[in-house]
Amino acid sequence: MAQPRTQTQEKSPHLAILPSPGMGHLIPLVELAKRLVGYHRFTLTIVVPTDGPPAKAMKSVLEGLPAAIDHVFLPPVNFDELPEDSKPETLIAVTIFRSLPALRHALTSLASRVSLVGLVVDIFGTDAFDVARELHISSFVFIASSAMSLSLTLYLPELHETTSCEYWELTDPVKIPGCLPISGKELLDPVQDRSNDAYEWTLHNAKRCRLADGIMINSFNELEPTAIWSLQEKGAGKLRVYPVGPLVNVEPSTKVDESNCLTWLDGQAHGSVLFVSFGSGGALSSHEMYELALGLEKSRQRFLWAVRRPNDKTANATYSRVDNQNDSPFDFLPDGFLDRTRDRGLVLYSWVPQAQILSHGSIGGFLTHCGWNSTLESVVNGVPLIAWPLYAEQKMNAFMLTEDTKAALRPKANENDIVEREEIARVVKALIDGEEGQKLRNRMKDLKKAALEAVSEDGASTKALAEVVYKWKSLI
Ligand code: UPG
Repeated sequence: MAQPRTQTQEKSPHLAILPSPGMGHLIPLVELAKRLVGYHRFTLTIVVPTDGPPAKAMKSVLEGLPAAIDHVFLPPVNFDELPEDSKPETLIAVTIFRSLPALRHALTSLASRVSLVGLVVDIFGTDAFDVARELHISSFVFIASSAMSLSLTLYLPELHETTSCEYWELTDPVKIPGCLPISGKELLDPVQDRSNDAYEWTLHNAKRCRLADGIMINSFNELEPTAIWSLQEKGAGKLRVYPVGPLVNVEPSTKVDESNCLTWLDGQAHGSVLFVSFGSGGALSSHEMYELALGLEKSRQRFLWAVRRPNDKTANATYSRVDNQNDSPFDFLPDGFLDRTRDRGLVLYSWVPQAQILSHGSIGGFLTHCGWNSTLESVVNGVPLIAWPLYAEQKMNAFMLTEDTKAALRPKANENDIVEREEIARVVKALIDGEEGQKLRNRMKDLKKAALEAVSEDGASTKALAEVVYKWKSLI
């Protein structure tokens, strides 16, 4: 729990941050918190809703934060009565909704001790605006994904009203303002079945998003120029949109690299290794896993693979239980694969220091599920991508990175939606060792430069964040 503050601390503006469950939401909000504490002298409390004991990776992130960033876990909510096949978006939204009484209690207590000026939530947390209003503090949304994703969020209520079929059935591409027209099949997962609760929750949060005092996005002008321009000029109406990104972890890790993967990378040639990871919760099917392993082998390129047990039912199998892989590792890989690739591949079955891996000079490419944090971590390190989207808004990110940004290759799946080993080997070789890869690398180098400029002292994203800070400080 937050301790009583000293007199000097009491004068600092204090913010509460409400991350929805999942490392992909916590990590960028923690990066935002670090900037606010470091440059802007805020104090902060991260109020964490839970549905069970917090994952080890989550505790490790929260416990390593500077003293000015406190955290408190809300009591776990129970949703045993929900259908077993409830989508993650439903579970996340219900967790937030059922945590509102505990959030109200935590914020009321906080407001009696510190100068609480605002609440920051992510896209799943808009129900918490009511609590903020009761306490007369401001509410901001932090979009942990792309500007394209925010554009769809703001456009969804209109799309909902004007479309009667499922979006995947549309023959014409969907025209999200400021974005390249995209097939309805590539829109985010929870909108693919309009009769599912996950759709209702997504629409609910999309509508309530407009009640915020402002929206920050973890993106920057050069990465998504037209989407950001459109959001700022007209897409959001009176609502101000602040591109404050890329907010990613760039500090060298102080933790021991238990997996020794950084040492292994030290021994590899510059730009020679493909990093393979599907984020905190992504899982391939057994068939996909098999083809990927054999494709990596066939490519004869070096690789570092943070592997997760396959799951034949869902692509987000470990989403809220990222470190509970207690079973016996590697029995799901093709027979003899580890032995045959030992001289050029390292396979790990644990949480890996991804931000440090991507900043290592030996990394030449990243095969990713296109989670937005992974994407930004790759951009700030100038690492080109192979896009292998699995769930959530990842197909939209993959589409944007391939067709618009031109920083990624996307392997083609066969008629059964499986990417075969030959295709995997082809794109891996093309990325690490081919002309196509070199073009993407050059593009990523430009984006890296623009990203570093955006968050430099005079950069556009730094200034956008300063504007938000100014609003908060004027509320003391
Ligand atoms: N990470 C590690 N080690 C691991 C695995 C992941 O450090 O072994 C970190 C990684 O560096 C990144 C984060 O975990 O910072 C993962 O974030 P992201 O790449 O965004 O993936 P998800 O965890 O899948 O993120 C969820 C959604 C994704 C969305 C994102 C932000 O799945 O689609 O873009 O949240 O909203």
